[in-house]
Order: sequence, then structure tokens, then C-alpha cells
Amino acid sequence: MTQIRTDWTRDEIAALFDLPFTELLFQAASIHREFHPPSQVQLCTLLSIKTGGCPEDCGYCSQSVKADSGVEATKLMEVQSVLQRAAQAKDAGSQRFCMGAAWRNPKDRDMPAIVEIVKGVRAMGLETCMTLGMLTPKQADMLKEAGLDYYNHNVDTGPEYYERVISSRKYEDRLDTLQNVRDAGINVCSGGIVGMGETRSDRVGFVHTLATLERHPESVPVNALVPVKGTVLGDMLADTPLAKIDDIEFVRTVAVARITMPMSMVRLSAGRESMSEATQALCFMAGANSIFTGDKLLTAPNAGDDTDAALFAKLGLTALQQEEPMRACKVAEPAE
Ligand code: SAM
Ligand code: DTB
Ligand code: SF4
Repeated sequence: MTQIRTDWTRDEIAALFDLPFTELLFQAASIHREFHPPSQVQLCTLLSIKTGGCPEDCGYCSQSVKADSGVEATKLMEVQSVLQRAAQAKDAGSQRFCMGAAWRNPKDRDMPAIVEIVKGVRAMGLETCMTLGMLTPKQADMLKEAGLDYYNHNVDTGPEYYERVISSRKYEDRLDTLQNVRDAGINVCSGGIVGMGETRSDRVGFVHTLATLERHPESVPVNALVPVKGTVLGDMLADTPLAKIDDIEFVRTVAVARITMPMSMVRLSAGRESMSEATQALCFMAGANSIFTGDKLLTAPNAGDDTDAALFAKLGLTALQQEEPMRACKVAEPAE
């Protein structure tokens, strides 16, 4: 019986990464089966409700003002337009509607519209998730009151590599917002990006940060860097193609996330569009049980519904219909 642990050491996590690949996959798949229905995958839909013009300097992001990516800055979408897109997502079978804004943090004047959006999407019977940048405790409380189910705020990588990717905020700022979200009683969605030129040891640090939070994030998105021309990291990768993350190393990261955070939904997130079916299948074997559907992420292309329907049929996967009862049971079980 696998216990939920938040006292993982870096050495233990490094040792998991070092396991023979088939052994790592076997352990991850076994734990996956203990906590989740292994052939069901949660479908989430993303919508950028405010695109581009972001003052932050995240080296991977097409929406930073520092990037020369051609992404045009827009205003916050009208509430009704967002609700229309949510209705389409629901019709397409999505369970969760995730809305992203290219902000360092929401301004207080933005909050009434955000609250209205959360209420409206929730009233459709969709789970709501927002990612709006840093939040104050008060803003987190307002979102909770509006009925927000999840807040996404990624730690992105290990603490040592963070300042190589982003200089306009600190790792601690990210952790503070995660704490504010937790304290407000909103479920936490936090993960990061693999393939930004980080080392194995940075990936160990990344998983270690998440797996040693007081409570594991309920959702852990693992993104593969989408290299966007005009961003620091996109251009670096174009110049040094060998820096591209190895598929097996990506799957290892998913497997280690699954083993260390057994109850979390591990989301195979950005980067699927350029991933082979075989690599995605290995990710599902390694414990990934959530994806973003549709043909667009925030600004980058995504696999698309037809492609995913074909993949699911080939692999015998089905859409997860509801938050799994198995997870609820595990929480209720007493520790030994
Ligand atoms: N501005 C908010 C923030 O940074 O928290 C929300 C939006 S931001 C685009 C959400 C996340 O998307 C980032 O934390 C990062 O992990 C991911 N992301 C952004 N650009 C990406 C890219 N090119 N490839 C992979 N993941 C990316
Ligand atoms: C997350 O971890 N991945 C999503 C979501 N959270 C907001 C965003 C991926 C963005 C990919 C690049 C783009 O579309 O611009
Ligand atoms: Fe802004 Fe978020 Fe992009 Fe960073 S990742 S530049 S905070 S939109």
C-alpha cells in the first residue's frame, strides 16, 4: 500500500530518475493503478482570455513583451465571449475549462469580470481553472468565493535554474502565490516545463519542490517546451538542436512525478503536438492521466480533437467522466 509522502529527498528523487527505464515505468504504472483508473484520461480545454503584452520576461513565453514572437496583445475578453467558448468546450466533452491571462498579476479593476467569468463557467457544470499570475491573499479569497475550483501557477523548473529563465520575479514569489491559493481553499495546479536546457539535476529539483509542498498539487502539468521563434529559449533551441529534450528523459520526468505524487492528476501538457504517438503512449503508461484538448493551447498549436480521438481509439483510452472516486477514498484512509 503506497503512502503519500511529502518528505522526499533530492537523493531519493535522483535515484528514481536513475532507475532502468523499464523498472521506472513499472513502478510508476503500478502506483498509477493504485490511485487512478489507468485507461481514463481527463480532458481539459485551454483558452487565453487575455493574450500577449506581459511585462514578465519568462524566456520560454511568446506573450512576454521581451519576445519578438509576433503575438499581438489583446484586452481581457468579454465575459459572454468566454462563456461561449466554454460551452463549445463542454460540447466537445471537456471536463475542465482553464483560462489564462498574460499578466504579472491581476489588477483589482480586473477582478469583477474575472469573478463573473468563474461564476458563469461553473454554472455550465464545468470545472474552472484560472492562471492569472501572482495573487494576493485577498484576490485568492475572491476567486474562492466566486467558486474557482483550481488555480494554475507553475514553479516551471528547479530553484537553481529558475533565475536563468526568468529574472522579473523570484522562485519564492511563485511559492508565495501557491500558498495564498492553498490558504484560500482553492485546489492547486502546479507543474513546469521540461526541455529548457536544464540538467537532470534541475529536473530533480523541479519534482522535489512540488513533491515536498505541504500538500501535493491536485494537478501537475508537465509541459515540453514549445520552442517559439523570437523567445530566448526558442531561439536558443533553434541554434542548438541537440539541446532538445530526449523523449525518454521526458517520460522519465512524468514517471517520477507520478511515483512521488501518487494522487495528483499528472497532465501531459504543452508539446504534444510535436510528440510521437509512441512517446505519448509511454507517458500514459508512466502515469500521465490528463491532457489539453483542442487545436490551440494559449498561443501555440495543440494536437486537435480528431488527432486525439484517433490516438485514444488506438490506445483504448477513454475520457475521464468525473473526479475519480478512488482519489476521494484514498484521502479518507488512515495512515499506518
Ligand atoms: N501569466 C501566467 C503565469 O505565468 O503564471 C499564466 C500564463 S503562463 C503562459 C502559464 C504557463 O504556461 C507557464 O508557467 C509555463 O509553464 C507554460 N508555458 C508558457 N509558454 C510555454 C512554452 N513555450 N512551452 C511550454 N510551456 C509554456
Ligand atoms: C500549463 O502548465 N500549460 C498551459 C497552462 N498551464 C496554462 C499553457 C501552455 C502554454 C503553451 C504555449 C502557448 O500556447 O503559448
Ligand atoms: Fe507572462 Fe505568464 Fe508568459 Fe511569463 S509565462 S511572460 S508571466 S504570460
